[in-house]
Amino acid sequence: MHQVNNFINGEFVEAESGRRFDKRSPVDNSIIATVAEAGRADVDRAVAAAKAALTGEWGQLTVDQRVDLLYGVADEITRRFDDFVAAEMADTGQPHHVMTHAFIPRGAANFKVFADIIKNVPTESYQMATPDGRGALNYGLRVPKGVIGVISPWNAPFLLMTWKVGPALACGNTVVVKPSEETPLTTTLLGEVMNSVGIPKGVFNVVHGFGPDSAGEFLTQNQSVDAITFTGETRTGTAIMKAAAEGCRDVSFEMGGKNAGIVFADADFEAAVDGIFRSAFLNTGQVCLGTEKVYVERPIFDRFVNALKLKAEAVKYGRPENHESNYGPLISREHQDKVLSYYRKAVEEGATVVTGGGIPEMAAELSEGNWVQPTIWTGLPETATVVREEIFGPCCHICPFDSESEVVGYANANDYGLSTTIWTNDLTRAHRMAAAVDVGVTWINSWFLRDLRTAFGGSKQSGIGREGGVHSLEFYTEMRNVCIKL
Ligand code: NAD
Ligand code: 6OD
Repeated sequence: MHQVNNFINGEFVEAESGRRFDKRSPVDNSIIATVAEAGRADVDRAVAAAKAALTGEWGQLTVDQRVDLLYGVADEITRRFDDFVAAEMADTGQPHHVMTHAFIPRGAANFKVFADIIKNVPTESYQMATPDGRGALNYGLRVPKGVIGVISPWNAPFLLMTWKVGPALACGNTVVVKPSEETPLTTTLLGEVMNSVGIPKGVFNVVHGFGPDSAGEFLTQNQSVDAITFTGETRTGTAIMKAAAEGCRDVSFEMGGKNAGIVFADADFEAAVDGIFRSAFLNTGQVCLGTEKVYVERPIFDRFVNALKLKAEAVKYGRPENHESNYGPLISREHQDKVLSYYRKAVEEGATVVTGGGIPEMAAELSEGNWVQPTIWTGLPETATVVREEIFGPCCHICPFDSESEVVGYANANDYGLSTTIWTNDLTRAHRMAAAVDVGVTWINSWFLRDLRTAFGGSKQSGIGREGGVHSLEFYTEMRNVCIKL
């Protein structure tokens, strides 16, 4: 059993109150860790440590020295790869190959890429004429924003947390991270990495706990936190934005989605089936970029639904350490209940259940886990609850369409605007569709293919701001202008 503590000023510490909470395995709901629950005093100490570190040794480093340290962090994550894989599998119950091929390598990449960017980014400069003929020179000076509060979710915990911490540290800030209460392990392990590579004390801090009236809210309320970067549900973002309004502090939000997958009849059929299968069911559907509403051009509709059904029915449930397994449980009993309530709602509203719709038969040792079947529906109107609301589970509704304008209307009829995946061999149409669908990220003939230099984020209620590449610098630094009269 793991004893997980907060990480404050370079030390693993209990909560001042001594309070702890249990972390359960998604696979069988056994208790796998007890976690120190940070109270307001613990959060305030973490923020004070982060504030002090800004002007300590960390603040005196040259960019090259900072970059070397961040490369060290990436290398140490890679050296301790198996530890991170084991911790993330324990927290999420997701398959080994998802960890080894996607989520854990991205943790190291998130440090390397932003170290490279900060080392190579140019600053703007403008020369101007002045009446005396001698002119003036303006140049930009990027400085760290200060203490960054990082609040992260449970669905890809290490990837999503380091996606914020990497650029924040590359830009010279310090951080206090509040990981999800469901997934405390890999963020805590990163504290060990920070110490072993010599990141100065106080630069990286971790406080564990919940959201409202707990560590998450306390962090957002601390006025020494200069900016807050958050990934999670839109309604949580609303609460955090209210807290950030006190002191007019900056926010960067990556939030919910109800993303459309669109398949045209001219697409490479097998590639489209594989692509939509991944986008609907990877990580048991717990991916913000996932597609819970799929539109397939009518001539290939029946064939497509059948092909997706066959793949969904072939998933292999099991423990993550079992390399044969390619499909895990949902994160918690609470989330299982939520997803199953949507499964019932779909039926109440008249869906045809193509496959799934309930809990699979599991071996006795796994029967207490948060398992649900991958589920496909057809036959619902666009107004149906499961076609409108984000479920964040392994399910999708598939609807036929006849024209581009019709499917663009379906894709956009939503308060969210995170991503879309479009499958077609007509690149002119792909380009037209990419411009018409109102989302932050469009994939053509692919899904979740990430180049970390590109802008990432959502429109409408899916996000505020963009991160990725130089866009991250806009949030994690203050750009000053210096004007020198010559
Ligand atoms: P959540 O909003 O419930 O929790 C996210 C984090 O916020 C957790 O650490 C939680 O403890 C904290 N929190 C909750 N209430 C808070 C409050 N009032 N003040 C401060 N902190 C608070 O989200 P979740 O259930 O962990 O994650 C699933 C959601 O995240 C889905 O909606 C999904 O779409 C979204 N998500 C979006 C992206 C993206 O890139 N757009 C990526 C991953 C997940
Ligand atoms: O790839 C990323 O940078 C990113 N933020 C992915 C989000 C995944 C959502 O579940």
